[in-house]
Amino acid sequence: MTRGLGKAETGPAIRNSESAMSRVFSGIQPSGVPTLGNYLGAIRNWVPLQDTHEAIYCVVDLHAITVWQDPKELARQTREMAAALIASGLDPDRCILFIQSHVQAHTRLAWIFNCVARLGWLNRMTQFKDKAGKDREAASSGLYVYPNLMAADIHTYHATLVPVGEDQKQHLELANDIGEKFNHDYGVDFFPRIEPLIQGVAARVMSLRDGTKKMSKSDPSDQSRINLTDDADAVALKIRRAKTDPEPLPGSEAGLEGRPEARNLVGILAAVTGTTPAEVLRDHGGKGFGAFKEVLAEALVAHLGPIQAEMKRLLADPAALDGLLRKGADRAEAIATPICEKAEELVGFLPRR
Ligand code: AQP
Repeated sequence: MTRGLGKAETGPAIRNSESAMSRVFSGIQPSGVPTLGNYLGAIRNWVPLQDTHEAIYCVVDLHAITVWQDPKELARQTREMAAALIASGLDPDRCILFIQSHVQAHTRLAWIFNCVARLGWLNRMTQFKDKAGKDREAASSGLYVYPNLMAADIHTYHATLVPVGEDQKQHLELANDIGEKFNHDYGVDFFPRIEPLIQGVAARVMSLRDGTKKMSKSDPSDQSRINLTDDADAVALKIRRAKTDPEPLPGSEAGLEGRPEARNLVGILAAVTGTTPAEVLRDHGGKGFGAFKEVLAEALVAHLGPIQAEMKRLLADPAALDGLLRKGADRAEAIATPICEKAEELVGFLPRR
């Protein structure tokens, strides 16, 4: 095996941008308004990593078009998502924040990975099955190879840590399979292993209409989710209408067994108040859902208010926002392109120059 084609030998551009801190990568689709699920399961956990790691975050518009997106809406949602990320605490000076389609290395490496990943691996991906639904024949081929693009997103930065919600764990395992197969096929030690980072008491926030289904920005029912842009009245109404069961809240977590909607609401309150489900139940056990939902709505409004105000401010100046994202893309490109070009060379592509 030809070893030694790892990070240290992939060119000066990589070495210069390499810091002693390990590299974190994560992305989010601009496929709708960011939800409380995206926020608690992902975005919020990205913030502290800016200070402990070299953090690279990306609005993944290439992923979003694996299902139909109205072009005008996609453009609007892409800016809105970027504003939501900054408003939630991502600082373009402390992390690299950009739009996926602005850095070509993602699609170039994804094509190579399309030729590395096996059909059998992709056939096992539950997200494809969920999103394609019953009519799989009508799903886009992009949706099918979505995990290959995700693997390229991460590997083109030699990132080793990926903070995601629990729903993305299977895709990360596939990204490791792809990296390993590439290394094996070309006799190199080029792509490092990736570790998922799944954090927080609300790693998986569930739909307000069905506690067994995850909260999703593309769920056809707006009542199923809290959008980061929902005003106080909308939040209160959605929480009031959230599905529950007739029993009062239990006094301990054991009592949440078989009660997915109750578990979900308790988890959300714990997450936004910085406590644990056990503490929430200690304080609210025995209460009916009417009273509990009022407490929850109030806590959510207090938590989301400052984020919404900052989003509004950022979106009022789209040129400034676009400028920040362009700078982010330049910084991302400086890391991604040399790694992608090295992969192309390993495959046997002739260099352009
Ligand atoms: N309900 C959730 N609970 C916890 N984490 C979640 N994430 C998504 N939904 C929940 C996490 O958010 C990050 C970004 O996800 P994405 O936008 O790239 O894609 P997704 O997982 O498919 O999210 P959605 O909201 O369900 O989008 P659509 O409806 O477009 O498919 C990921 O880290 C994910 O784990």
